[in-house]
Order: sequence, then C-alpha cells, then structure tokens
Amino acid sequence: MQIDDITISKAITESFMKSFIDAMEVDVAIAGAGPSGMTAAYYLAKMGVKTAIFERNLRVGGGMPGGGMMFNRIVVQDEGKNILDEFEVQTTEYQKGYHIADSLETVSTICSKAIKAGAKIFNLIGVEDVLIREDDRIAGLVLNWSAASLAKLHVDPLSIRSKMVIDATGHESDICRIVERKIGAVLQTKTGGVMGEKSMWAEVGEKMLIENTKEVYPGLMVAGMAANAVFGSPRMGAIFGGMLLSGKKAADIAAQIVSKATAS
Ligand code: 48F
Repeated sequence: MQIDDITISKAITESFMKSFIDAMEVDVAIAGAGPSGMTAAYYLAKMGVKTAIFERNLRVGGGMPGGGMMFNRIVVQDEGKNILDEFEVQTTEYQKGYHIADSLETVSTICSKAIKAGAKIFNLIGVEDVLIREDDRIAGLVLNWSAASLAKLHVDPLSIRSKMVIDATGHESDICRIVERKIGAVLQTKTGGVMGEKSMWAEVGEKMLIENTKEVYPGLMVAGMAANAVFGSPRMGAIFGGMLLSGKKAADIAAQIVSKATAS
C-alpha cells in the first residue's frame, strides 16, 4: 500500500469534525477530564446517557498522574477500591483499608473505560463560559481551543447544548466561578458563591465530598474537588476514593435529571 499524506489529513479532520458536531447536542457536558469527570462520564455512558467531556489540557487525568508529590501512586479506601475493581485496576493493600494503585494505570484505564462505554472526550478544548437560557438555567457550554487562550488570541468561541453540565474542573471550580461572575451569588451554598476549599484534612474532606456532590444551580452540578471548593470543605491530597465515588454519584444524579427533562 502507498501511504498518502492527504488521506491521513482527511481521515483525521473528517472523523474529528463528525464527532465534534455530534457532541454539540448532548445530555450531559462535563468540564474537566480529571478522575471525577472521567468516572462520571463512564457511568453516564454506561447508562446510555449521551456524554461529552471537554478538557483544556493536552492530556487527561488532572491531578491523578502526579500521585502524591510526583510519586505516581494513589491511595484509595475500601469504597474507592470497589470502583477500581470494577475498572479492573490493580491494587495492593498497604494496611487494612488503605489500597495503593499506580496512578498512570488508573488514569489510562478510567479514560479507556469511559470512551469504550461511549463517552466522548475532547482534549485541548477549554470551557470559557456557559449558555444561559430561560429562567437563567444553564443550558450548555461555550468552548474555545486552549491554544487560542494560551496565546491570548482574540478568537470567538463555539457553543454546545446540554441538558446538564457537570463542573469537574478540580480545585479551580471554574464553571461555578463563571456562573457566580456572570449571574451573581446564586449557587446553593451558604454564601451563594464559591466558598473556596479549606486546608488539608483527608478524613473530613473525603466524607464531605460525597455530600457536596449535587446540583448547585439549575442545570449545573459539581463533582470531585470542585464540589469541596464550592462548598468550602477541606482538600485531601493523594487519596482518590472520594473522587471516584463523587464521579459515580454525579452520574446517578445527572442521569435522573436528564431522564426527567427528557420525559417532560
Ligand atoms: O484537578 P482534577 O484532577 O479534578 P478532580 O477530578 O480530582 C482532583 C484530584 O486530582 C486531586 C485531589 C485528590 O484528592 O484533590 O486534585 O476533582 O481535574 C480537573 C481537570 O479539569 C480541567 C483541568 O485541566 C483538569 O484536567 N479544567 C480546569 N478548568 C477547565 C478544565 C476549563 N475551564 N475547561 C476545561 N477543562
């Protein structure tokens, strides 16, 4: 076979554009392909919910590949291990209730499972705004190439529509901050705004994370570290069980909301 450079270019461009256009109308749009966003995408796609993630970085995984202080291991507790077992990620028990996994195996496996379940992940595309429609409900995301914002180029964005948005942007809780900036103190927090994460306390942080994973504004949910940042709960470092459980809970809630929206 003779290899034609132009055929390679056409194959990539056509295939990508088809997928990108298809992602312009989704059930759930997720900002951020860290562990919580990709876990949510996996469970949503498994339930048959049309899901796309937009990740501004070149690579997926957020804070997970770096493990703890660049030692590429993560720790999960028993509940988190159940999810890693489902993903078929290898773990070893360090002490009763503390399981260790390779952070690279974990990230690559969750990413692969999410895509194989049917979720679409777009890297190098950042979320720079939200779509706001009747009743101020969040109705989608406004996207731009990361390269454009990094180069500070004045390039107008494109938009996608979704029935639900999940802010899984980690410590920055970027999407909730955008909503606060554009609509005001309307989030379901004590202050109505993003309260900001508190200092490290894994025990409390992990528990609060599950509680904080919920809808914070019509059409907008928080998952992962964004949930603790929004509700003013502690950070927790390189224990990741909560991120996985938060992603799963976010998927369950989002799927319910989407199914109600579709029925009405
Ligand atoms: O930070 P990140 O890994 O969030 P997470 O899923 O997990 C948190 C842990 O990694 C760790 C921790 C464990 O105890 O505390 O920090 O909650 O992943 C967030 C992803 O969102 C992307 C960012 O590049 C990262 O990959 N992101 C952030 N802002 C945007 C974004 C944005 N505006 N648009 C698109 N992606």
